[in-house]
Amino acid sequence: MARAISVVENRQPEARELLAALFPHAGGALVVGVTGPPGAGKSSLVDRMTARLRGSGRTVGIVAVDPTSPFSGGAILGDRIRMQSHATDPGVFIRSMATRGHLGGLAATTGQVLTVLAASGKDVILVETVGVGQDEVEIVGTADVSLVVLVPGLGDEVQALKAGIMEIADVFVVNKADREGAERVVAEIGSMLMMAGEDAQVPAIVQTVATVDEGTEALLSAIEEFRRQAETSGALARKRRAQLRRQLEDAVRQRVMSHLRQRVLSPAEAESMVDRLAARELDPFTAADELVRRLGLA
Ligand SMILES: Nc1nc2c(ncn2[C@@H]2O[C@H](COP(=O)(O)OP(=O)(O)OP(=O)(O)O)[C@@H](O)[C@H]2O)c(=O)[nH]1
Ligand SMILES: [Mg+2]
Repeated sequence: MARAISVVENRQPEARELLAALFPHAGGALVVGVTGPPGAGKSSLVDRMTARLRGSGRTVGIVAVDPTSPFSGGAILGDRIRMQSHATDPGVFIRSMATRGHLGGLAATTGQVLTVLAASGKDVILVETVGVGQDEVEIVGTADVSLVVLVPGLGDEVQALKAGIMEIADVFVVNKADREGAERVVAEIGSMLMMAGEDAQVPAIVQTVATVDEGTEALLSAIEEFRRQAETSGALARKRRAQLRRQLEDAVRQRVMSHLRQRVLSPAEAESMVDRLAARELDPFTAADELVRRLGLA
């Protein structure tokens, strides 16, 4: 498993064949995205949920995406330590993915790693990511169910509401409910949801204390209830179709770009083209037209 994921992550040549072989077997897992501000308790919650899922006989894959800079590698270590209790359980597979500043294409690679995990037969895959930027939103957007974890007392609840991650929440988790102000965060989310209108499925709000395993069962029930409703309404199928459409477009983009680089546009020519763009002698749209023509596509 670890080697297969490395092949995919490093975009090795055999990745394509591997993914093609695994794809037919990758449709069975429930992918749960877990996002929220740094230190909200995402890893602790993942750990608690994993324990319960294992208790009910379900196998679990865990992907922790760390979007931090190369200078703060602490989060990965933290994730590993907090999830150590599952490290020797063959029913759990844990993988950390560091973006190390290379955000571009992260979502695509994460999707491929999910394919490997799902094909291995994991029932549930938990994807943890810090909700700070567009890439993270995109990753969580590829999940079947997205949890947004908030905590009282940070004073950034409202900021998070604005950051765009609120729209992707299927279930809100107010963790660290042992701290003062949890009720207020719940109320804030509630009033925000009232403004959002009633056309979509209304997200549940669950309070948890991950450190003492409080609310974990309620959280898993909320996830299950969302899945059940989304399955009935067809929303889950639509979500998965949108995700497959994006995967297809990513794959086409990659193939066309690699074809372009290998057959049509040498690095030297690409550079001189960029020179002309910089000098404003050429525009990117006309240049793209020309390259598409040379690829034989127009
Ligand atoms: N009081 C309290 N502390 C908690 C709770 N859940 C987690 N913590 C603590 O909060 C700290 C951060 O927890 P993590 O689970 O590492 O949080 P995280 O969101 O995964 O952090 P990053 O991955 O670094 O963004 C740890 O010291 C936890 O013990 C909770 O419910 N109550
Ligand atoms: Mg974490």
